[in-house]
Amino acid sequence: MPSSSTQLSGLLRRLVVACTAPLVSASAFAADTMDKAYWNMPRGVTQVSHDVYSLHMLGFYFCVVIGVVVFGVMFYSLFAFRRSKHPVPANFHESTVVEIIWTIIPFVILIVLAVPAAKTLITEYDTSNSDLTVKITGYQWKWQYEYVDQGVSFFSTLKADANAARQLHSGIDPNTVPNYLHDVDNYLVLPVGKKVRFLLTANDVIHGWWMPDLAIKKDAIPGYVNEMWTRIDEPGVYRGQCTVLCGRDHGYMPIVVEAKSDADFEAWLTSKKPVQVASAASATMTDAPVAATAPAAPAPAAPTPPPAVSQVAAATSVAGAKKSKDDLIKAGATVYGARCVACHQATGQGLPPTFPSLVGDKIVTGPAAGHISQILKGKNAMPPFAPMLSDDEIAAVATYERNSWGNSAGEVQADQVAALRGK
Ligand code: HEC
Ligand SMILES: [Cu+2]
Repeated sequence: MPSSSTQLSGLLRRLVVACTAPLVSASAFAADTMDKAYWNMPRGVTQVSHDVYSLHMLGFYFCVVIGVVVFGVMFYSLFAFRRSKHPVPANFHESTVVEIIWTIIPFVILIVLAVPAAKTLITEYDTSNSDLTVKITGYQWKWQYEYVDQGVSFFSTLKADANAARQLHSGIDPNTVPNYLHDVDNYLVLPVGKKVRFLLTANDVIHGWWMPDLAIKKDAIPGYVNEMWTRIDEPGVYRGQCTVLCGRDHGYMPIVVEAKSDADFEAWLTSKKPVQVASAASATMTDAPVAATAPAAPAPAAPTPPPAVSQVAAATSVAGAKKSKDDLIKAGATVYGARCVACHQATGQGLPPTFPSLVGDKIVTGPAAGHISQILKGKNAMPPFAPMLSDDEIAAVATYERNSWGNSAGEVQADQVAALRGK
């Protein structure tokens, strides 16, 4: 009978893991099940998360002691005063001393729990004196992060490999995808040791932003701004999820925070800024011939710009350069797979009548301007992609659509998109 008993223990173990897995933080999944952290809530990496963890342990230990005492008395009484030993029951009630004791002890326990709990709660709600403000907006089904004072803003969506694997009949084994459903394309990068205030809202339905290792979790509600904050102690990558059932892809909008040292954070922030700086730089570049003809323009100014500017100029000349059709189609396939495939389908045939086929479609094979505008502004059930995709991405996905599924309608370059953006 050894096989059936191992089977049983295997089954039990799987059952326990299945029941507890959703309760355990994402980061604990990787840990061995023998690791203590697997069974408990995470200690986290902030002072608040440590406080929350201590509160949880304090409450837990009180429960253990009360459980042992109550069940101890009960089982002892059942055994020691069983009928065969004590056929005639003792008859006593109304002991004032006992009644006072069992009123006072729970009262004291509640106070002991309430004092640190209230302290932690007050700390949690104090968003004053922050060093950095990040606005978080929930969308079906992604997150947008805006570094309010730095003018940096981007979307964070499920990593493409997981998105591919999760499709019905994808043929991809999710076990081969690292951090399956717990990874995103763009991490929310934060500096270590700084107080970061979050402004939390949503664009469509209610979402919830939950990051177990930071012990923060709040609803993101359309038309309403919630506040929360964190100060991360240790650099690292932390994973969380949307916690309010927000529609079909609720399970596919994970959250990833990467905490970096101050210097690394600043470098990252600068690298995220080129969109704005680049457009300013490209404006100067367009002006350059005019400036050159002006006699006042000092000729050597251009060749000796400060290093930062020359970097930006270099980045711009790469970004602003015409891309080959093949490169556009290749990049476009990725964008299409991430952003358009749900409605227009991999075959481009859509799901008529609501989601039109793009095969031989008037707009897709017509003038580029109409095609670009449709993507920028959306129409009816199609959301506007202007805030979500860069000029390069829109140029790529338009080119992809214009040259897939038998379509053959030329390419679209990023400057064409830039010209139409905001019109
Ligand atoms: C949420 C579903 C949805 C998503 C996602 C979506 N679309 Fe659409 N798309 C639509 C709908 C609905 C229409 C038809 C709009 C109308 O005319 O009422 C449409 C129409 C279009 C059209 C014009 C076709 C025509 O003849 O009307 C183009 C081009 C297009 N989409 C491109 C894209 C691109 C590129 C993406 C990804 C960046 C995308 N769509 C993502 C729903 C979607
Ligand atoms: Cu959500």
